[in-house]
Amino acid sequence: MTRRDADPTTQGRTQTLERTQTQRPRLYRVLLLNDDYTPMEFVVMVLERHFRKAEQEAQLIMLAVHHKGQGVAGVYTRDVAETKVAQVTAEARQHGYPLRLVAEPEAES
Ligand code: TYC
Repeated sequence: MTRRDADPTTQGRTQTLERTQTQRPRLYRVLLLNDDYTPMEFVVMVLERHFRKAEQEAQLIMLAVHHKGQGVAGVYTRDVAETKVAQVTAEARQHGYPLRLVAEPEAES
């Protein structure tokens, strides 16, 4: 962080201000959206392979999405979240499935 110092002894030169708090990157939720055509097994496989879920948890997340319309597959920094959305969407399309995912920022803490 820099600012022009009003102190006349530093003659308006740019001063460096120290900040002791470490900045944490904003995190993004990757949401899985329900649809009527993507097979349940494909969604479970996606959760296991791309979001590192154990089979039981993957099943629970998939069923929650199936019943509620959407659910959180994982939480990542922006780049990772957007890459997962792109990779999984591409894989679904290769199989002819309409599966949709979106990345959305978490509320700031
Ligand atoms: N509703 C789908 C079916 O009945 C299964 C499904 C679950 C699809 C989760 C997408 O994100 C999803 N085959």
